[in-house]
Amino acid sequence: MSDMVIVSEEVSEAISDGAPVVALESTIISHGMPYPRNLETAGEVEAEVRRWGAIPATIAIRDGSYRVGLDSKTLELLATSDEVAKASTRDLGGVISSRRLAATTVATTMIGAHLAGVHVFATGGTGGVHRGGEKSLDVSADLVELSRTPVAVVSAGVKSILDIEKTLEYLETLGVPVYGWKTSEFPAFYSTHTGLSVPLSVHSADELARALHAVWNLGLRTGALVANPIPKEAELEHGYIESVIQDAILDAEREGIRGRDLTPYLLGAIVERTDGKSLEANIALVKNNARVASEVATALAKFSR
Ligand code: PSU
Ligand code: MN
Repeated sequence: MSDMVIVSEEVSEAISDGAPVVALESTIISHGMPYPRNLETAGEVEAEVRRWGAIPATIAIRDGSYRVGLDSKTLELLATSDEVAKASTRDLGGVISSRRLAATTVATTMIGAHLAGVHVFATGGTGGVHRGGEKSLDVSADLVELSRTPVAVVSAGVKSILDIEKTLEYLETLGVPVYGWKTSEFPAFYSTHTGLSVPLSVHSADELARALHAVWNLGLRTGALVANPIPKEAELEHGYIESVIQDAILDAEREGIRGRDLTPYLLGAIVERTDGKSLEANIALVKNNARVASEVATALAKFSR
């Protein structure tokens, strides 16, 4: 396995010392944000993880291997090249055997983290059941991976480009625990409000670490979704962002955008239609997730000793 998963020296030392490590994804860099904010954000999020006492491990696929912990050259390539593949679970065979540079989604970042021995992962939002998913069957592989890879994913909920209620139903079906971080309401990425309640709220990193540990001690390989609301001061008004999202979805339908291209298309259209306001909100919430993930990784590390 060693040549399939190359872990940077810093990350590998932290893992063998039992120090807290936080995995970070790369699809958000290559396909989720425009240059140069994507590259700046990648650096700022890593710095935020360090500030809270953990080691960042950004994950991608390069030259036929998973890379866990990226150098600045690879980060820059991921941020600037338009030849970066978006690799979800079903794409792994192809991108590894063809040695393509590929950004990892939440699903494949979870796999890379787990292979390296990292248990906590911070992102912006995860994939889910798309609106109309009951007909199109467009359901992100992120949800399936959450059910079979033991990594806790800290996100700001899911955007309402998805059907949030169906996403929660599907997670329940798959047996994926959803924890509200200091909230009883499941958040909607750009705003804290959905009116949907979380199955369980947790109020401290220790409490969450105990719950994660309990499931993994039973021998289950289930991951977890930790829903951390966007900070109040960065939140966008619910009605405003909702109408932007609906327009973006109509554009996608008109242009016939489907499948793996749909999420990146919608993310780009929303940034454009909000004059970058959604981008700033996105950056604020990712950093906030990096902080919570660092706290959780620290609590888990204490717990495992
Ligand atoms: N949602 C966001 N920002 C993102 C993504 C989702 O708010 O950057 C990315 C993540 O990498 C996620 C992927 O894993 O999109 C989901 O894509 P799909 O819906 O094609 O599974
Ligand atoms: Mn899809």
